[in-house]
Amino acid sequence: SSSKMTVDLDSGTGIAVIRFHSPPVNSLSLDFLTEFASNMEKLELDKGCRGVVLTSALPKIFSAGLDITEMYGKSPEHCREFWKAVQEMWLKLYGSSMVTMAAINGSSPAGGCLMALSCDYRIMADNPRYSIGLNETQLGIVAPFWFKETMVNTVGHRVTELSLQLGLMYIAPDALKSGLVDQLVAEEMVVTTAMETLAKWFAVPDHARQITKSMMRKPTVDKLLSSREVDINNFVTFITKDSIQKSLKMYMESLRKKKA
Ligand code: CO8
Repeated sequence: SSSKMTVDLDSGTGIAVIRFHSPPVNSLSLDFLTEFASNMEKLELDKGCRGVVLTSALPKIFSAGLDITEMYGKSPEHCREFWKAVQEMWLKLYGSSMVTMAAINGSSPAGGCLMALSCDYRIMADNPRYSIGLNETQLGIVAPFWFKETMVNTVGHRVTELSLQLGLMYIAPDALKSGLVDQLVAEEMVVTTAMETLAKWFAVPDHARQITKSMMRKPTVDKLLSSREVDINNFVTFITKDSIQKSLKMYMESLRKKKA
């Protein structure tokens, strides 16, 4: 399968920019997730890379989240493999010792929001047509504990509870107010602002920042590491239920109808 993203590492600045390019909506397919984890692993091992910017090469969309077609009508074995790749993506990103910035230049529902929340800092295009949030309940599915904790660790318990129960999507100005993103800038400035912000983060001694980051995030990471199999089993049992498959089907049809 062809590449779903480009990686540009500038050895002068120590910044890598990963640009998602998986039309039409940068959905997180098994191929996408595998390629992403592999890129993160390479950059993590590269002494010349200190920071990563995640952004989209497609107009209007950062990422549509998990690829629903990987969860609909698939065998339990496929669902296992897919979920393991989702876990791997998150472990590599949330646990990265590099400084990570989400340059959110489009909508970012569900798994797309998780990716952004897993970075150290979020800069979003100041465009009220773009929204971000963990909307899982709207699809009749449930965000797992590590999605939930990633959000709690960013915006606190109350905002997370409201957002998750209602499956709220926040338009850019509201995402800023709720703390889901840290900064709004003009669309064409999103990536350059992320790079400028990285330069500021680089001024902090790496070892001190890395230990601090780990102190903040390790409890959540360790919780998944010690329960990966249980988490996979939970996902497979849940997603392969007839009622859940029916919900996913209805949701996919509603996406199509919206267009017709
Ligand atoms: N997966 C697969 N295909 C998708 C997805 C997706 N997540 N999102 C959109 N598509 C498809 C559409 O069906 C459409 O296909 P087609 O052209 O064949 O009809 C095509 O991509 C283009 O979509 P739109 O016409 O809707 O494009 P727009 O530019 O109008 O809108 C959006 C883009 C805003 C991204 C919109 O497509 C959207 O809202 N998509 C749904 C996003 C979503 O709800 N994702 C949730 C996925 S679930 C998840 O990430 C976490 C699950 C946690 C696990 C739960 C444990 C049980």
